[in-house]
Amino acid sequence: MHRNRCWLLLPRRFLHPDLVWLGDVQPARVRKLCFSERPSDPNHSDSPTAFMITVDGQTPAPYDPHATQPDITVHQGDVEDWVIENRSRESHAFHMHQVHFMLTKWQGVPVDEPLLRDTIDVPYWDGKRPDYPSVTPRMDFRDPNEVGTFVYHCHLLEHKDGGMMGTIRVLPKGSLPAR
Ligand SMILES: [Cu+2]
Repeated sequence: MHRNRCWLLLPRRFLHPDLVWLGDVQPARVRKLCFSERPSDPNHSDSPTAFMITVDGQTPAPYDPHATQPDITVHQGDVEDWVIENRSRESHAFHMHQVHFMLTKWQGVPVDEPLLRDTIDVPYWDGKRPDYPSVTPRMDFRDPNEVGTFVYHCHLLEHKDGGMMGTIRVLPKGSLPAR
């Protein structure tokens, strides 16, 4: 079901011993993110492809290296479920820096994996089915050393370089509300 590449798979025993196993934590919130693609010039279908990963509700756009605000803000100490959809006709691989996650659902079906990941494949959309292919990782922001701004992106370098990347800021616990 999931191909193992050179990315990180951590057995459950590597989770910090003071932390409750992610599968037993109630997430603070659920977010949806979407992979999508379009011609970079809307008037020319043969123009280079723009690759995008977007928080649902925001306007899809390739990564802007000059953006001053992160795409997502969370608090250290929280755990969140992210539903990641693929609305494009090719596969992508969601990859997160710094933070590890546990896969809780594959295509909406619960899974019980005793390990942590930093990357997960998201199958392509066939252009027909009414719902988009999706995965649901449970993101772990509890590590007190993981405060700061990090990136997430498609693990396929051509896609990442084409704009399929976003930023997340992990704020110290108790600071202003996340959005
Ligand atoms: Cu990709």
